[in-house]
Amino acid sequence: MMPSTTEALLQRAVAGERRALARMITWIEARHEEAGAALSGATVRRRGAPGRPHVVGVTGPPGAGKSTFVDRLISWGRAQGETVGVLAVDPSSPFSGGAILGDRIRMERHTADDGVFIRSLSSRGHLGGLSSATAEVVDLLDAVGFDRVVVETVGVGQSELGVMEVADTVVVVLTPESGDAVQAMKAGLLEIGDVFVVNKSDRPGADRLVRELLLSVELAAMPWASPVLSAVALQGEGVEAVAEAAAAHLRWCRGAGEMVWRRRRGDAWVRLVLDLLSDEARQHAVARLQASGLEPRLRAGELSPQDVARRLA
Ligand SMILES: Nc1nc2c(ncn2[C@@H]2O[C@H](COP(=O)(O)OP(=O)(O)O)[C@@H](O)[C@H]2O)c(=O)[nH]1
Ligand SMILES: [Mg+2]
Repeated sequence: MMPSTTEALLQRAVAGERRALARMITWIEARHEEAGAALSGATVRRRGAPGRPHVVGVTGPPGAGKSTFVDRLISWGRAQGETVGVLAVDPSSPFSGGAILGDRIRMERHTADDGVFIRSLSSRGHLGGLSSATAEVVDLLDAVGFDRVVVETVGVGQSELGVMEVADTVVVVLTPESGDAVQAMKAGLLEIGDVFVVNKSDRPGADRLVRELLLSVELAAMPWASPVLSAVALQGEGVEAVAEAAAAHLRWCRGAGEMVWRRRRGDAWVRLVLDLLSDEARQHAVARLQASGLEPRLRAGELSPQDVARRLA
């Protein structure tokens, strides 16, 4: 049997053709069913064990310096001889407007490097779809063979943080400006951080935030005590220590923390299946509503939403 166009495209992407990779991501982003189907046949190394590639999630409030930090992390990885794929995920929420442009500018110096692939991913405000699209693109970057995959997303709420489920190691970037540990806790950032970075340590209040975070990590008494490090990403200070802490976390995932890692990965897969199914159900629902011709009567107030839903169920 001839491979489908999508499968042929995937094969070219896996063979190292960057244009095919970019195209394939566009199809995943647009939720083409065929892209998902082709991907399910690809060799995804991380389905077996953590670390190939090491998927590092970077999250935190807008303006914390995530992209500046990721730019430095790319340089660090390249110096180790790694190839690096970067995915900047924009939830398109009112909080992150224009984030992607900033991401692009901060990482621009790597665009001519063949060992680096940078891509942004957005969706029309559909967050469930965005988590599943992110997971699929990470699988794709894995199949293409990148040694490290970095996923940056703004962490402003629970739904955005769902994107981070794909990561082996989550790096939470905070700043003295973004407030105290209580603020980070409210945003759900404390629960998900495997490594905490107090960036902009050139600004006042950094030491205090480090102490607060250390205290909260101690109180949480989790099996992995997340290190708290300070950095000045703009100057590249502290970036190596963070990269090493992320590597230490990965070693832990491969050893004593394997059960924790497996549970997290299992949760992410279950969630991905539910996301894919609800995406599909929603598409069917939209099609059914359109085909029914009931929408004008709904809009005119002749039928209640409950009525319409019942008729279409
Ligand atoms: N003072 C200071 N500014 C920084 C540092 N790191 C990043 N910035 C600045 O913070 C702003 C936001 O950075 P960006 O990386 O786009 O943040 P993101 O929204 O979290 O991705 C930019 O103007 C950076 O130059 C730092 O360590 N110190
Ligand atoms: Mg950014």
